[in-house]
Amino acid sequence: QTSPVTLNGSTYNHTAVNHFYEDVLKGLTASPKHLDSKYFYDAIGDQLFQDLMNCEEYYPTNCELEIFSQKTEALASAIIGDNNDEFDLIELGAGDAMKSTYLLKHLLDRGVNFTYLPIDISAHVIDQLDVELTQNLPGLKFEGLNGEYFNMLSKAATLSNKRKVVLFLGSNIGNMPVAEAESFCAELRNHLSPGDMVLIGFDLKKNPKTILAAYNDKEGITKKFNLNLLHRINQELGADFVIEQFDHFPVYDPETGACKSYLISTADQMVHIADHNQSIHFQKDEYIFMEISQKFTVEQTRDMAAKTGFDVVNYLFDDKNWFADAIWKV
Ligand code: AVI
Repeated sequence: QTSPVTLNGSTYNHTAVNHFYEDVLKGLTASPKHLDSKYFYDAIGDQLFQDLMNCEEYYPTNCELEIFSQKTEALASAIIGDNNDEFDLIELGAGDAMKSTYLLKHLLDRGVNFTYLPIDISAHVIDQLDVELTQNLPGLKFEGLNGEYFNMLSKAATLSNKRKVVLFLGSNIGNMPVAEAESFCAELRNHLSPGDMVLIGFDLKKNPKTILAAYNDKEGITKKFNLNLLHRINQELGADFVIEQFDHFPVYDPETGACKSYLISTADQMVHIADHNQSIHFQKDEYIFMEISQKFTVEQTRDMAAKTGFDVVNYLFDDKNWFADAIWKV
């Protein structure tokens, strides 16, 4: 999920070029202080996210995996056109494509004519997929696209004029504030044409304790995942964050569906960013806003579709109804 990038590989870099230092400085000199969660995903962050996905409390990955592995036929039927037309299956932030591989295999077994075009900001991820998928899925037509989402979507449009089906899985959309998620969908819509589809994974509102536990696991992996960004700033920008003097504080608001993570400064302290000759003051108990993981009602996601120019085709859920894969059409 490169700088941001791969999680299970999935990718969390929905924005443009990374200006790591500029973004860090801007965030830490703002009031209130904030950092961008897209920077969580360096090599250590990728590994921590892998660990998170395997931990007991973090449910979203398993829920969506259940949909892709158990409801593959329904997923496939929703995206296959009425006239069995050939299409391009594009995945934003493909990562290791673990979930989508179920769909790819099913489509191939069904003799469906399609090309898989994973987009990822990490060239390594694309190369890896090329090797693995062409080996494990004989007959798969594969065109890897290394770059940013919307640049690569534009490129995909120049490669073929076939119908497009765009996957955006893993509730990555939840890592944007709702207004930003809406502009993301609107921009996605602008890159598509009538008949094209998107399949978006949304984590749903559920028992607040279940949600909070997923972002406050007992082993402390989420804590490490957040603190790793301070490590990264130390490593890459020559800063001197004393990591032990920051505490992880996740909150979930059942009213808004916003799950937010903060790091709290446990001391009055100065942090220096040596490479750029900058000093930043933290008051005791001052917070840094780190990440939003928005949870939705199905109704909210339907409104989002309508507002951003999509028609709802179908929704698929895991058995607990904790997660939804929405299939929308232009
Ligand atoms: C990648 N993204 C959907 C994860 C989430 O659930 O918001 C990132 C994450 N943050 C803490 N745990 C997992």
